[in-house]
Amino acid sequence: MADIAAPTPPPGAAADWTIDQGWDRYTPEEHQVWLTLYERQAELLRGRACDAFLHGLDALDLRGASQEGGSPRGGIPDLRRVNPALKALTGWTVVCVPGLVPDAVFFDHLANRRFPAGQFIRRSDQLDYLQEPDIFHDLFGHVPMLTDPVFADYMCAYGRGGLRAQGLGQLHHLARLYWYTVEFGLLATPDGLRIYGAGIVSSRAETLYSLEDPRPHRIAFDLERVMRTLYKIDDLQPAYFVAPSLQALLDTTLQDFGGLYDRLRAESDIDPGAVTPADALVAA
Ligand code: HBI
Ligand code: FE
Repeated sequence: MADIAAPTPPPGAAADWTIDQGWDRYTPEEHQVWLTLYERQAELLRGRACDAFLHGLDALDLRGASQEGGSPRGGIPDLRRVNPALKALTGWTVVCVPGLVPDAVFFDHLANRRFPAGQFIRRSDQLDYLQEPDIFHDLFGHVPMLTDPVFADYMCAYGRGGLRAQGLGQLHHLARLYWYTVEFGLLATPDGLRIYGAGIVSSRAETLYSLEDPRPHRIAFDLERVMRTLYKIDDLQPAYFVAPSLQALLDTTLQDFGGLYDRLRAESDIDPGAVTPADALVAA
């Protein structure tokens, strides 16, 4: 008996919701959108993104300049070229999907070291923001960090945790952990705060705001605090959580989430812009 709750993939997609990238079908205009976004962000992120991100950007040549059939100036990277390099580094590969996929599908991909990336790219009149993750948000924003062995393990552990959380009805708590680390995380380094969250590195405005604007709170990462904190998806973040290291992130996944979920059931949610007496605030 098929699970009637499981949504079926859209036409043309495989059972795991993946589709072919169809790199040869991208138009020159679409390649130009990638190049415009890439050049703007890569320049801005030097000195602002963490070393793991910048190394990953270069290691995978995500400007896309060195691919046959592409423009020497660069363009949307061909996953047939990116994936062997990424797999050799941390065992991850990128698969294309038509857009947001059901949680269970998403977590299963992550648990198996497959990152689901949108196949489409935004239009040139949407450079600054779009609701649904496109290939620039996913491939430029998320994938460079997957070249770091510690973060790669964290993302895989997150996927496994997501599958468990779903079975326990705790997905909403785990989604907050993803939001405040993978999407909007900041990292403390000897040179100051650096960005590792994909939602920040793929946005010019948030790259500057997250590190330099006095308005957002910057709170020392605490797993239970993060999992109690609500988030808004359509505005600059009122608060960021600062991880002491990528290893510290990975170490949090090794704890007993059952006990944590029991505690969270008894605790109230915290508004995105609130600060609590237990918070350790971090200077920008
Ligand atoms: N699907 N393609 C895609 N990308 C995501 O980031 C994504 C998703 N489905 C579900 C999902 N994220 C969230 O449930 C997780 O962030 C928790
Ligand atoms: Fe994302």
